Amino acid sequence: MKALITGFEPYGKYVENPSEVVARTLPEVASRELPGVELVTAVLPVSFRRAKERLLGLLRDEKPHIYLGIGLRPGATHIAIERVAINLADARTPDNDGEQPIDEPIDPEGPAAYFSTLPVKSIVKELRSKGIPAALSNSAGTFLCNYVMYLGLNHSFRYGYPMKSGFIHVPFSQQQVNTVRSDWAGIPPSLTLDTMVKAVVIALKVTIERLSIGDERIAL
Ligand code: PCA
Repeated sequence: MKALITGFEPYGKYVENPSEVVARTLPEVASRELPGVELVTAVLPVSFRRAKERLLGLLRDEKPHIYLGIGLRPGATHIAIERVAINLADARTPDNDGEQPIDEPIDPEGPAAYFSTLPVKSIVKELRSKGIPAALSNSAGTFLCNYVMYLGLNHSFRYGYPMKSGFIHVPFSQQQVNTVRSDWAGIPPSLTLDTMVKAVVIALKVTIERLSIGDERIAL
């Protein structure tokens, strides 16, 4: 069983991206917590052009069974398990290369949207049962996070790769939260990096357990 996990580099006014730290920390924790899982991690550039190149290259070369993207959602209060990726790049701010697509389809021939193929509700339920604040989210936005989620799902649906794929948004980390205080009226919500890593490990565990079960009708 092979899983690809990506985080993102810092972008815009955020000098640190907790998703990058999570991607870098995960292999050590996963070697203990997820025995038998071959983990590939990468930190994607916050660039529409380069993130696509890098991600599609990784998906082609590594052929993972699971692809889980992680990104920062500034101001989030919890771990957000994304349910939908839409075929739209509409950037409110330029990416790290200065590119700012407006109203552009990600794949002009692709469907309007994909649902995550991860067991999203089971993941939320399990995270909550472990005391981690988590909720389903029905929009990953229209910037890089939605973009890589769509690209991952498009890769498996359009090109037939048998891969489960989805995305998780994390809030600011407690470790960085004082550096972003000035943007908010008070101190913005945050979680510790440890909690985020734990959440990703749980998401992977639940996905692996559910791969052969496929029971997703859970009321939250
Ligand atoms: N968050 C942004 C892009 C990179 C990141 O970590 C987003 O939510 O699209």
